[in-house]
Amino acid sequence: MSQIISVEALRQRVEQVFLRAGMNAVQASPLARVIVAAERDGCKSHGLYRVEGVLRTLQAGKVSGTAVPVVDPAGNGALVRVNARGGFSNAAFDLGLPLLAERARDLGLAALVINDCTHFAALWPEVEAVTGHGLAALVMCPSYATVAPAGGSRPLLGTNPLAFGWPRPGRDPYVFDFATSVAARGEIELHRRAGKPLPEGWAMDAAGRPTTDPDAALSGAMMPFGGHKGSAIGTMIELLAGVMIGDLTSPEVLDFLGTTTLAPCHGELVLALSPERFAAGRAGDPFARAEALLEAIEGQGARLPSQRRFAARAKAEADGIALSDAEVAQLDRLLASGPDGAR
Ligand code: NDP
Ligand code: PYC
Repeated sequence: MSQIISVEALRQRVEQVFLRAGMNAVQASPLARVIVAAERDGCKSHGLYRVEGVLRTLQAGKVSGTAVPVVDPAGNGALVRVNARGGFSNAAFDLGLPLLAERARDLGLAALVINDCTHFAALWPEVEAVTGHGLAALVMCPSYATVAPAGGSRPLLGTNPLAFGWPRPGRDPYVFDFATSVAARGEIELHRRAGKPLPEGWAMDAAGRPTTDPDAALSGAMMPFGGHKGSAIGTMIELLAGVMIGDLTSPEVLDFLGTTTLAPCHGELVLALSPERFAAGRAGDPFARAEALLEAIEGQGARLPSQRRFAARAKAEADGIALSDAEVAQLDRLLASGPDGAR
């Protein structure tokens, strides 16, 4: 059984759950938008099931639902710094984006540093927001220690997502966005809930043995994607979006939270680059040259990353989103109970 609901109606319903839980509109509105965007685009690992995690984290007092982010005056030049003041990253990103875009257009390159935020969402909504300004984007953040470095056997790195976007005038941008672990941790949780074994090669149990049991994986360690390559990229993210920006690394986040059942708090790094400024004075229009490359990829029958997602979006915008009875019941329950009812 399922219920069909429009994207906008679902966004309003999720926002109501957050407002009812005591969050202010500054926090509730962007948070509802990104969670419903994930559900709309068929990214279940960061969709509706995260609503309960938000309420759990509020209930545990590990995030502020009423924070109002501020632009930190210490940021200047190419560096825009926003302090989320213990709230969710999404409101802080919305505050910093116009400044980031303005500086990237002026200087060719600018960075938005978000400090003291809780971040559990997919990164592509932020990447798409930057490409919407005609800029390329590179976004990254740590999470909490759940991934063993290549050659190791204990959780240390986070699932540390990395996302990139390139603006394509008149078309959807080129976007990739992935965990630097074999899969997002949210996928393991979804396998656990569905009672399904994991694919081989995703995780080790607490004794460091390969496992396909989601429970054993959740109390063991996940594997980096691509062996030493994913391990190195995950480490780079700890360094750039943790150490360098003066915020928590994934092991420090886990020490602070003491659990992976709450949403992680740390920082985030968003780089915006102007293709026109970088290519100025050189032969060829960067956007036209990019099209030639992307069309050649598709010309071989390969699909571009995010094509599945954009197709899912178009379908959801036209036909609505199908929610299972369990998903409807969960939203109803959380709307009635507020954070006290979060499991
Ligand atoms: P996936 O492996 O599902 O997808 C990764 C990317 O690869 C997507 O852009 C996807 O596009 C693309 N892709 C997948 N298959 C193909 C293919 N055959 N050809 C070309 N491109 C392809 O992502 P993950 O499970 O690693 O991550 C899911 C989400 O989890 C991300 O949005 C990430 O930001 C989020 N996350 C957030 C964390 C946090 O701390 N905030 C931590 C970890 C993950 P498409 O979507 O169109 O399939
Ligand atoms: O899915 O790996 C994940 C994740 C960690 C924090 C938020 N999402």
